[in-house]
Amino acid sequence: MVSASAYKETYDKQGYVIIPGLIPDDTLPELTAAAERAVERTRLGSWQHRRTLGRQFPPFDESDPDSWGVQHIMHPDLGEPAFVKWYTSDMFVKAVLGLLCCKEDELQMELFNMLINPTSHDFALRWHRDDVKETAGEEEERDALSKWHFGIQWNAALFDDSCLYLVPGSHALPRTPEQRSQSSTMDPPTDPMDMPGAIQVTIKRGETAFYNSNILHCAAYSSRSERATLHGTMGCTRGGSSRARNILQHGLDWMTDPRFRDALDARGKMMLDNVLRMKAAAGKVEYSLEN
Ligand SMILES: O=C(O)CCC(=O)C(=O)O
Ligand SMILES: [Fe+2]
Repeated sequence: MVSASAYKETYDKQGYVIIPGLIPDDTLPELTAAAERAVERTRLGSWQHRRTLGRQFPPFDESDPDSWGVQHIMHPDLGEPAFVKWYTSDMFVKAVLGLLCCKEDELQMELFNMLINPTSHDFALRWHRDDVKETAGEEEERDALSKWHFGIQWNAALFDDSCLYLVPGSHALPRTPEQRSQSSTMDPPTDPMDMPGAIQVTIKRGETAFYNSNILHCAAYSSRSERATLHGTMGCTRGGSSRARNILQHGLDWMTDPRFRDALDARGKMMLDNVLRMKAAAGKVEYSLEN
């Protein structure tokens, strides 16, 4: 068995690490069933918090009926408590705390969405860092990356998933001129493997890929291959407002609904209170990236 410190070492060095077994065997069917119901509602139009096909980043709109993501899967209106139960579970939170170097009472609830395959046609995201604009110069990039230690993102696959590409180590380094030239337009690549240093990440059902969301990454979505991947983030309150733009741009007003808080356990309530404090302190929210 790989030790927690070995996972942390890989995560720090490569900017990502894949950990098996964080969705217990008896939880996998329950999460998959909840995911299938949420996907169906999204495709039928009865769940409107979604990532619209054709739009890479927030804000998402109604410009296409097809979707590549289900947003806010812990929302009480979705009525799927399995998602929040797993998000706040002992085993999963322990793994996050180990990678994030955060104390439990500093843990901040953030995003929990699901990434799904589109059905009408294939789609792709351009090479990007989630919270650094493609126009950032070398110094600006270095500065942004050096401050991005207070949160973690993950893809937990409910079906085998090979959609994500990334450049290992690029969470800590500004882009080379060639990497910059391949990540400076709004267009997704014709072949993600053309990016110097790129790898394709394969996440098996039940595995979780944790990554620094400012690692250089992109994704390609096939309409023919089923995807339902839990896509979330958690933060550490020591980051202050550093994550506010990246997180709040997705629209977290629904988290103030008392029905949501009332259904959480003590840890969940503490995590929620932490993010609501950040939200209350944040002014007007901007978007991290251009569509
Ligand atoms: O589809 C993925 O795995 C990556 C999604 C992504 O990069 C994003 O939402 O910014
Ligand atoms: Fe991204």
